[in-house]
Amino acid sequence: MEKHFYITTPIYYPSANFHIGHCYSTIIADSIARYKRLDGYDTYFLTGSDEHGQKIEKKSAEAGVEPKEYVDKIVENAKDLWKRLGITYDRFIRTTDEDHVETVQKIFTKLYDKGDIYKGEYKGLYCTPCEAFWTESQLVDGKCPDCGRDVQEVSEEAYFLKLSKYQKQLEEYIESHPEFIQPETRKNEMINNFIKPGLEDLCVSRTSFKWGIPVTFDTDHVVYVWLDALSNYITALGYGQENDELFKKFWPADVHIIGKEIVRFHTIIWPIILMALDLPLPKKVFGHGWLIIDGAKISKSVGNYKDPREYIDAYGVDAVRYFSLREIPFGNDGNFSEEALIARINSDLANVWGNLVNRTIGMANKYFEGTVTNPKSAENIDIPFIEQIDDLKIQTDNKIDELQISKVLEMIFDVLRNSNKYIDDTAPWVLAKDESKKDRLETVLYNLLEAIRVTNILLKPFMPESTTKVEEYLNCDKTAFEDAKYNENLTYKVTDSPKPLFERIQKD
Ligand code: ME8
Repeated sequence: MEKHFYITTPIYYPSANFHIGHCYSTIIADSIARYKRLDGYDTYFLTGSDEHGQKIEKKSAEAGVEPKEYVDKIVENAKDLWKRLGITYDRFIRTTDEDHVETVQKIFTKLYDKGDIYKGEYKGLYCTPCEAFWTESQLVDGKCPDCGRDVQEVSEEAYFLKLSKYQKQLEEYIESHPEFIQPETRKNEMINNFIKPGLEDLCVSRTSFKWGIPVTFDTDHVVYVWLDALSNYITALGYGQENDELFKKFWPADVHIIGKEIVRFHTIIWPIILMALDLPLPKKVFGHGWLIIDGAKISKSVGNYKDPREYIDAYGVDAVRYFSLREIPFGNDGNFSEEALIARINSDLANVWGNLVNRTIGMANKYFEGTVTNPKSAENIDIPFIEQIDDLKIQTDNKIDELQISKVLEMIFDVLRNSNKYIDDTAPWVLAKDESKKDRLETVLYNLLEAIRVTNILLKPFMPESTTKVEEYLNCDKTAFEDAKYNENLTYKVTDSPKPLFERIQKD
């Protein structure tokens, strides 16, 4: 049976100022998508941009251009950044894409015909930067609870989605599917803070601006940007279109990767839209934490950011990927600073991984002219070491399914650390002095090469560039995911001129 996997990132608001925090959802999703692809799953990875709404209309007017022209430029910039980061998406959906616009219009009409969308009047508060409606009681010190900025009173004729009708069904679904909202703490927050107090029907159209998808049967209205944006996860697959093969194959999504501040939209509004459409819900929604600087989320408004390309230029793409994935434990926030990035590069990438590769290949060249086989001169110390190599993939598979990416890297680096310790414990330079220990010396080097080969296979999804280099250095054709276990019968002919994988960085 063919195995399928469908993973998505949020679609980003077009911004000229993408920062390293923005890259986080996309680097995680890309790494999981690469992992699943290499593990034999037919994988679909979706990302894109969320281009409608009042905020973009305002900004483009300030820039003196049409909104579409304004977003076109920014999208090119985003695509360039994703390319630099090695993001392997299958589709970059834009909410201005024709097929998306058409399907959102169909969805709106379908829900209206069904009676789940009805016309009324909206009076309330709106935060334009977040494109979010709020009630008085949800405000914090009279400001938007998400971004802390002022909200505006709006009063206009509008269409509403009957969230209240689905409240019970949603609550039951969340209770009976404990894996649906990850991590657990966010699930409790949604139930206790939002669902239990009672869901109010959601305003899903606006008339006070034009930059949005027009409601086909009432063209003064444009579709509320979150209804438009959330639908991307199914419109991208051809839902409601003549050719809906991808939709049939990949829906429901295996996981939506999103930041914690938009869990509410993905676990209340989105499931209810799907229930109203009689579609199955995504299997998981993972609300990850933020990269923060001095206690504040890295953000455009706070101004505490640099273009991520500056870090890629200075330290390499894999260091940026590794740092983002390793530094934020499952669901928590992680601190970002250039010092922390450098510390990770030095402590893990250069000292542990780079050092191991360098020492092992150096010794293979020095003692065996680069050709190493396995004379099987085993000793007790080899047993736990080989077992750890052999078990690694089962463990990383489990942790990937739990979305514990930082843990996956920690486990792989444990093997790399142990390999360095194995060198110190077996002291190959001492064995080399004794001709009768030649087989033992070769076995030790063989085991080390196996540790490097297996960890390298499993590191591929996270650090595609450096693992390609190591693969070339090892020059061994067992590089597929299914080969990620100890093999006692290989021959290594390693390179005689490895360059350091990562340079140690000295910075004042
Ligand atoms: O929310 N650390 O778009 P967006 C970690 N268009 N993640 C961060 C971050 C940080 N410092 N700053 C931002 C939107 N993010 C909507 C999504 S989906 C149907 C529509 C993450 O451009 C943030 O948590 O404001 C979110 O997941 C993503 O960047 C896009 O944010």
